[in-house]
Order: sequence, then C-alpha cells, then structure tokens
Amino acid sequence: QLQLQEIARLSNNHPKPAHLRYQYGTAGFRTLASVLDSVLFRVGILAGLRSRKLDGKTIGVMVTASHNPEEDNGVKLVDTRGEMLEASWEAHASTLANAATTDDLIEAIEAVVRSARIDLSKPARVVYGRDTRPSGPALVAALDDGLTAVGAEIRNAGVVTTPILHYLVRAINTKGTKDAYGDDSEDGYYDKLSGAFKRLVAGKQTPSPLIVDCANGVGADAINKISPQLGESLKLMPHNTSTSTPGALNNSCGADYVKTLQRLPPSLANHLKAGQRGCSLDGDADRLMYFYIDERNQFRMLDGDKIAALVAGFIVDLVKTANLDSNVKVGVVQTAYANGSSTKYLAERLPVRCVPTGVKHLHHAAERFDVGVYFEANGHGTVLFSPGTQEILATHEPTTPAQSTALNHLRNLTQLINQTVGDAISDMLLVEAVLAHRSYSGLEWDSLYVDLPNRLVKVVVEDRHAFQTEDAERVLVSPKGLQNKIDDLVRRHDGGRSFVRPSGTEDVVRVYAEAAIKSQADELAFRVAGLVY
Ligand code: 16G
Ligand code: ZN
Repeated sequence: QLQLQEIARLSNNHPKPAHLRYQYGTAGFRTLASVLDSVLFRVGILAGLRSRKLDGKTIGVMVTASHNPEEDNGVKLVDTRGEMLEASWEAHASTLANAATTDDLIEAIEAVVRSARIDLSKPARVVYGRDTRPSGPALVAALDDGLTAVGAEIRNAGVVTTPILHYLVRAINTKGTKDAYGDDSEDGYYDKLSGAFKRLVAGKQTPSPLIVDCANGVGADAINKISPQLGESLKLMPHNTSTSTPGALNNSCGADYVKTLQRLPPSLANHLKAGQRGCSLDGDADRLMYFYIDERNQFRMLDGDKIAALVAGFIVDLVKTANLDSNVKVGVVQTAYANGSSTKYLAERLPVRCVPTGVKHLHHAAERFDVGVYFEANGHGTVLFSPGTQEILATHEPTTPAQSTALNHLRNLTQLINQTVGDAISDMLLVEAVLAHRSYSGLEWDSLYVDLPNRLVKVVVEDRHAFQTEDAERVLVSPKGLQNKIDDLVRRHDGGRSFVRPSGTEDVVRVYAEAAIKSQADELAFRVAGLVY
C-alpha cells in the first residue's frame, strides 16, 4: 500500500513553483535545472507506480538535458525493455508534475492508481542514472526522495550515458532468460560492444585513429572506459573531455553544434588533418555526427542520413550474401528532415518510410521491419532486429563459407548495436566496422550520394500550436491556405522541397528547405519563413 503520509511529508520538501506548467514531451521533462526539483520528486513516484503496474519489472529514470545548455536539465522514464515510456503514460507524468499542492499531488497519484488499475501489492524497482551536469546530484536527491516515498527498491547507476541506462534496464529485466541482453552492469555493456566489434573487424586492416569530440560530457567517460577494451582494433583520440569545467558542456562542440552550424568545433581545428575522420557525440552520448577534412581542406559533415545509407547498404548486402533475402526484409525509417538525396539513394535499394520527428515514432516504425534501420538527420538512430529475425540468424544453417561468414557478421551486428535506443558509442563502432569492411575513407563514404544544399530556420510566432501538420509533418493543414503558398514557392526553386512544423522542444516553428543549389535553398527557406511570420 502507498504510505500517503510519508509521500505528503516528503512532498512538502519539494514544492511546485506556483507559476510554472510542465509538459512531458518528446524528450521527457526538459527545462532550466533550477525549476526541476518538484518534477524529479514526482517522477520518482511515477516510476515506482509504473514498475508496480508492470509486475515489479525495473523501470529506468535518466536525468539529462542531452545537447541543451549546461544550465538546463531534464528527466525521462525508460520502460522495461529499455524503450521510451509508453505514450499513454506521458499524460500521467504531466498530471503529477502540475499538481499545485501536496494535497493535489496525493489526489493525482490516487487517480493514476485507479485509472491505470495498479496493483499496489506489487514491488517497485527503479534504476536511475544522470549525465555530468552540475545540477545532477541535487536533482537525483529529489528523485531519491520520490522513490523512497513510493517505497521503490532503488538502484543508482551513477553517471552514465543515456544509452547505457537504457541498456541496463533491458539487461536487468531479461537477466537469466533466453532473451538475456547482457550482464547488467556498465562493464557488461563495454564487454558486449567491444567484443562484438573486435569479432566483426578481425582480419581487417586497422583503421587510422579516430578523433572523438565528447562534447565535454558523459561520453568522455564512456570513451575512456571502452578504449582499452578495443585495444589495437580501433584507436580513439578523445577531445573535449572536460566534464568538470563549468560551462564547457556542449559549448561550441558536440553533435548538435556540428549539425546545426555545419561546422567543425573550433577546439578540433588544429587536430583534424586532411583525410582524417572525426566524430562528435552529444551531451548524453545518444547522437553521433561524423566528419572529415577533404583534400581541398574543406570540412565535410556525415550526418545521420549518411550513417543510415552506409549501414543499411551494408546490412542489405550481408543479408543477400547469407542467402536470407527472401525471409529477412530490411527497411529504413526517416523523418522529413532527411536530405532528399539520401531518401532517393535509399529508396532505390530498399523500402523507406517517413514518420513524424521524435525517436518514438521512428522506433515504432522500425519495429515493423525484419531489420529496421532508423536515423534522424541529427544523428540519433539505431537498427532493430525483430525477434523472428534474431531467431533466423541464430538457427540458419549456411551452405557455403561465404554464407557462413555473412551470417556471423549479422550475428555480431545484433550484439554490437544497442537496440534499445540510438547510442553514439555503439553507432560509432558500427560505422567503423562498416568502413573497415568496405575499405572506405570518409571521402568514399561521403560519395555514396551528394547532399542537396539545405537550410533550417526557426521562426518565433505568436502561437505555434496554430501550425498543424499531416503526412509525417510534410503538409500543413492549418493555418488554412498556407500550404498552397509554400507549394507555389517550392515550384519556383529548382529541386526545391520545403516544410513547416511546430517544434516539440522550443516555442518556435521550424522551416526546412532544400534545393539544387545553396543560394536557392537559402532563398526558399527565408521566403517560406516570411509566409509563416
Ligand atoms: C527531441 C527528440 C529528437 C528530435 C528533436 C526535435 C527524442 C528522444 N528526442 O530531442 O528525436 O529530433 O526533439 O526537436 O525523441 P524539435 O521538435 O524541437 O524540432
Ligand atoms: Zn542526446
């Protein structure tokens, strides 16, 4: 049973700021760290309830604000298979977070227990982690209070990347079953990934060292821990590893900086030589951007779309070589932000689906394929192997040495790839493994297709909720008539494409445009922005 008095007593230590409204959005709760104390306490309570609802299986809580500035923080829940919180519970999260007083909170908790039909006699188990933000410890203390109040069994995973927390949840809940995901420890994660990587590249030529921009975040710890395990198979050269320097996190570095500004982090300028590859993680190491310096000393970015093209092509070839192409269908999931050239390249080779922005949409769509490759252009993505496919890979009997080799590569890929969520460390090893197999440099990878010039602008509007979209955000249905005007502009730009959608994380509307040449893409973006404004 719930100890309501205990909940009330602790809740009084974590009052909700009167004037604020919180919303559990695509990235959980995310805002200035200074106003998140009550939210963390209440998320602790909700996590405990969610675990009870799911028979005492372990629920995860990650405290991070990813690529956002250091003064922000956030929190999200991880469901029992390591995936994002089921959408129907997002509303419960918002309801608890917005209860004005302790009495209102108690009432809201009781309402959730009733409406979700939670059996309170079940145990509650929660594992949590946080990134390196200075606000983390205090927020975790508030979370701890919430978990204590709800009577949860607590496991503190410490400072970890977001994908490691997802991994831990899945590993804990599958322990001792036939679906065991790996040892439920941070070391178990590094062992699993590095082991699979070394098996995949065994006998391949050792690549040149890889520069890794760690965004001055928790990814630096992960890179330092996995490096020795990779040994000679891959040499990593970490940069931007100042996790305790105030203000350094995500500042002029990291995957979001690279993608948004299409520019090399200044701190890497003297380190990346012509022809050399580098990559950037974001602040919680679930996004990845690659880049290299070409022979004319130009910075070239390899984003999530390029990763999808590289990886999907490789997997399709392996499936064919293993003679499994009649029972294993590979597909790709993208959003409207995918560069038009990438979509064209992929669609000539395999099925491609477009879904609305946000990991949960991509993840769910990818689950429908036997092997679903999903990446957002911003570098978040992974590959999902369906249970049926994993079974086929485990039991298939190859009839030639070539089939056997390809099959083994596929098996190792299922181990290398973090299938719970996009994972910069796992994706980085995946890219490196494919580059080694293909004998590609950055230039050859980049040449798979040529990006269309594109431009993303944000527009501050009076009410972004007035902008409603359909067809995976590619068509505006409201305000009325606006889409026709956008279509007119698009027609007047060679190779033009443009769409408008309200941001899910900021109070702005985003305008994306691409065209055959850069000046046209810029012009189209600004003209469409002019219509929106
Ligand atoms: C969130 C999403 C990310 C998406 C971004 C779009 C998750 C875990 N994260 O960060 O996938 O690309 O929002 O932001 O779903 P926007 O709505 O502001 O454009
Ligand atoms: Zn992130």
